[in-house]
Amino acid sequence: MSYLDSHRLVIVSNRLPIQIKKQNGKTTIMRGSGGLITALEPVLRQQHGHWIGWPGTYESIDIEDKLANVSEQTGFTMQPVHLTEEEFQNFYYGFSNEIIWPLFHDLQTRCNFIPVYWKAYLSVNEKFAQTIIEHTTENDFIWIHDYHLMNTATQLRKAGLSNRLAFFLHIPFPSVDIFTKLPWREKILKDLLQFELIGFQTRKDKRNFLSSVKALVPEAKVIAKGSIAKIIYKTHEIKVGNFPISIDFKAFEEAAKKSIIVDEPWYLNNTQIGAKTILGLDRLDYTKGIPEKMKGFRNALYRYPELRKKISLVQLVIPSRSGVSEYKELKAEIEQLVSEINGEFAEPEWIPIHYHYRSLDRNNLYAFYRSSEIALITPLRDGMNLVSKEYCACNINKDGVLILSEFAGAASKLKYDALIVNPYDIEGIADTIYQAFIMEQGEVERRMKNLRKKIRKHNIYRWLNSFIDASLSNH
Ligand code: ADQ
Repeated sequence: MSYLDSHRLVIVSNRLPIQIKKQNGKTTIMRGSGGLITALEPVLRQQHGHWIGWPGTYESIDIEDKLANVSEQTGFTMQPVHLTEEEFQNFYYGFSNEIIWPLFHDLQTRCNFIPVYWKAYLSVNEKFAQTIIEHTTENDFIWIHDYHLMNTATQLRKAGLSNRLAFFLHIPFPSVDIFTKLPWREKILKDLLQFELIGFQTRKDKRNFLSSVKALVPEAKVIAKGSIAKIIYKTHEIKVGNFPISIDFKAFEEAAKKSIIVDEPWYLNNTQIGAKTILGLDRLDYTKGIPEKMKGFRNALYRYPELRKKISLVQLVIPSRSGVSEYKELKAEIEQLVSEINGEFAEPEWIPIHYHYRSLDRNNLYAFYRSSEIALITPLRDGMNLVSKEYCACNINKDGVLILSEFAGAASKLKYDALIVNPYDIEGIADTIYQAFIMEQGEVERRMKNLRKKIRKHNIYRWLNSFIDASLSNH
């Protein structure tokens, strides 16, 4: 019998895994998007757990009832944390996304270290803590996720909660030199040290965190032996590990096999006869390296003219944080590049870049994954990057090549069989596109087989179990 058979799993994250849409006075609840949801939804469904988070609306009327109604479909229950618009602005857009997000992705020049944001971060974390206290029992395994909620354990302990508390960071943890720029650096570290287990995506993230603790919290004792490190802070013991997140491999593979996907009358097959497809799929974000990828693609068309009419980039961009001006500027930059490249190279029967800016239907997503000959994934920095794993899981014919940035967490395990690129190296991206294009079928198949084997084995359920085991063990 596993621990979770007798303990309810409670996930806490900034957002519940839903989107609330209002049309003609009617409210509908839809699935949310993003890596955290893709990874955690199957886990919580399997465990019939509970999810606490902001529901995506400032209106609190009836939301509890509406969420209770969708619980039957989701397989888990949900508890909203109500926030005002001002709180959300300063906590989410402010502290989380104008400070922590760029800093932790090594892009410190994009940070706005505004003190009001910090105050909002603390008060919203307190609100989350309050909701957790009201809606959990001592038998629950409470697992808090991501950079929005690093202060919650401090608040929970202050309120006297004694449950075991675990935390997982989905984004990278920066090197000590970068982390030290944060005006609230010691405070954040000490907040994290209130958890019993802290999980990171990669060994490098874990190492960076331990170095920051050593440098900034000298009273903490760091014992970095074995796969799980230990920190003694005051009378408290904290375990620190790396747990590379993954996907429900089988679910993606099965979805890609469905006849609706095979039969999808996909427009590219009709319009692009004979041309190979390079797939790019990213949330709109400056960390994802979308302009760099397009410049690499343009460079490939310049330097390898034999690729013209033989290859097209299908770039799908999922809208994200659309209220923020930086993201609007990024969108404009991408669209400018699409139009320049298409203007320069397009011919009557061939368009170099097919660009979509919208949230994609799941069946369409599987069809793109399954039928694209190359996936081009070039984040400047990424905690893991699930798109790279989903592409391989859906590539059931083993005829696809994965090109992956060396700065994605996923590269640490997939680097042996993916083609690895430095996203800042435009000519390097171009050369790698060419290498993928001319790769012998036997090599394509061998590499994809290995990638699929690795992801099948290191799937999301293994990730869950290794995290829970680490939390319970007495290393
Ligand atoms: P993200 O930055 O969101 O995740 P990523 O891991 O690539 O990045 O996940 C994107 C997810 O969105 C994929 O699972 C994809 O299937 C999903 N998606 C795409 N289009 C969709 C649509 N139309 N509707 C719904 N979902 C859609 C963050 C970190 C990553 C880390 C993950 C998980 O930034 O580095 O891998 O969390 O820890």
